[in-house]
Amino acid sequence: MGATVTTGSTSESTTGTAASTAGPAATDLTAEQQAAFDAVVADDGRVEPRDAMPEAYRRTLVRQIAQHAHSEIIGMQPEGNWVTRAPSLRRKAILYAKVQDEAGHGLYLYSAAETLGVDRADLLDALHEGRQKYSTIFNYPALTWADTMAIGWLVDGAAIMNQVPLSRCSYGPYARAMVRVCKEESFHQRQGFEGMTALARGTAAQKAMAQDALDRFWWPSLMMFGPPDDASPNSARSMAWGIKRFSNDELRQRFVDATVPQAEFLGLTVPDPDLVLDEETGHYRFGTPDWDEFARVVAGDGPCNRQRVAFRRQAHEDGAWVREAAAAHAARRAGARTAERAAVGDDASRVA
Ligand code: BYC
Repeated sequence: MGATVTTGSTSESTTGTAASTAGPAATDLTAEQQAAFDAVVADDGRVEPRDAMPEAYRRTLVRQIAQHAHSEIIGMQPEGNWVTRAPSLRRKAILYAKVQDEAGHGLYLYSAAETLGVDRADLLDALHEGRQKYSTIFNYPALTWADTMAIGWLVDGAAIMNQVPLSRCSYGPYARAMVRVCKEESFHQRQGFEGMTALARGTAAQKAMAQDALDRFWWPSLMMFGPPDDASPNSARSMAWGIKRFSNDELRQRFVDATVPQAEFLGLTVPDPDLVLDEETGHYRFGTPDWDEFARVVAGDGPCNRQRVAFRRQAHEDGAWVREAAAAHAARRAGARTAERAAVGDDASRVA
């Protein structure tokens, strides 16, 4: 029997091999198991793959970790698009490394999802068929080199704000994956900010390009944190389970508070007429993101949704021979190991 891949309002059964061998059964917990699970969560401990966990907890994690993994690999596209057009060899080498890091993040995350009894091939099918989401931010185009730097500064900056708390998530494999991801995201954010600094201190045309990138990426970056708390159906439960440690609005506020001074340092203007520092609280008050636009992009109607998924599907098809070769190699090695073990067994019986 396959495990279940949740897609929010709908769910599909998967038939992956990992599904039949890993993770707890899709049944309600006994009172004893539930008490053990509750105690781990209450003690701020870590739930591990072999521990009994409520089915809804497992599904929530599969949904979030899969979306997160998909975001990492789809997120390679806007920036990958600029590797061949980077303005110098140094910039190109850095960007190349960053885009490769994103692929690595996808791999850690698909592995973390597999510990919950799903198969990454099924998750990729769900992405390619539009049954699972990825972050809205990657449906906006990187039109200029400054956009690539703004993605590093703002998008990776937002990602760190969201993901550092996830390294304390109650599910062990997800939390551990986040530790390394955050270290790398931190480097990504720094390279984006350094690149924006070079543009902001450059010619008038370069500074204008930096401002234009900020104008277009500011609001979509705020949307990365998800809908407002009063319209976030998953937050309360995910926070009670220790998956999310802060609400969407709390993290959005932290991001604004951290990023506005950086924009000021760059001499750039945040495109929000309502932005003002509240001297009493020390927090910035800011305008409302266009949540209708967010809903449209989530629903598949962003500027690049179709292009991103079509490109991903093509890349997946083009990579089929690599997966086949890797599987054949793994099968041959497994065969060799079996033969070796059999030979050792023969020798042992002759000695006996
Ligand atoms: N885009 O109840 P809510 C990166 C969906 S990649 C699309 O608040 P939740 C990088 C949400 O899924 C970093 N959909 O949900 C890579 C839910 O729909 P379903 C990506 C969104 O899960 C390459 C519905 O709206 N980071 O850094 O409690 C290059 C209601 O929302 C979005 C992660 O994935 C969105 N922005 O909270 C550069 C972080 N927001 O599933 C950089 C991990 C919400 O019920 N994920 N939705 O149908 C999370 O922390 C949480 O899932 C979220 C949403 C805060 C995003």
